[in-house]
Amino acid sequence: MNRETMMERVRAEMPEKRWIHTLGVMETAVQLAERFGADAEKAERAAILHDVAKYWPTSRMELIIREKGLPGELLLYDKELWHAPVGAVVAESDYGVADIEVLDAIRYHTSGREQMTLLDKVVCLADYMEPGRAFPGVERIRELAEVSLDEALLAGFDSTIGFLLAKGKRIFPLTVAARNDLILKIREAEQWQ
Ligand code: DGI
Ligand code: FE
Ligand code: FE
Repeated sequence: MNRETMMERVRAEMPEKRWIHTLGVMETAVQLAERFGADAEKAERAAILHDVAKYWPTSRMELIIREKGLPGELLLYDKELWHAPVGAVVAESDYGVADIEVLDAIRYHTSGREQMTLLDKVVCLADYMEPGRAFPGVERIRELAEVSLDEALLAGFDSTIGFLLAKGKRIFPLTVAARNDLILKIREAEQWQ
């Protein structure tokens, strides 16, 4: 599917404010891809589709989780997590995306995962820091992103985990794994300096 058709179809799936967020994630993902050496076209494609299922009714997402063999564990955690793996299924089936790197960047854009790929990181970080985002700490994430993809993303996960802790919510294991892994990678990189 060409870029324009894809954009029009995704736009129709969401309110205008979420579409504006999507445009911000596209722009930021391309910038970050160029800065850190990821594939900018793949980053943009993943960004277009990353929140495609965000406004689907939970019953529709739950059906996809059950029928497409997505991890059933998701159903025991915050529903906010569901649109990412569901979005990857929709990107493949309804938008003809076959590239596993793009699909995984969509799938893990909320939770993160251990051993995140460069593309996973770029899309996840772009989602945190696109120009429309305004939450405590976002400026620091943008500053860190000038120099370190891993440090900026770690600050993003720290912010989300802090938010979840403050609300007394459960934390999805992949988010903890993603954060632990980033800390290890950052420490290893420091040892070589
Ligand atoms: O879809 P967006 O709003 O653009 O951003 P997102 O896909 O990163 O969704 C973030 C929401 O998911 C945020 O409000 C926190 C919520 N959430 C709930 N449980 C978890 C979680 N996020 C992560 N990373 N890990 C969780 O366990
Ligand atoms: Fe999202
Ligand atoms: Fe998003």
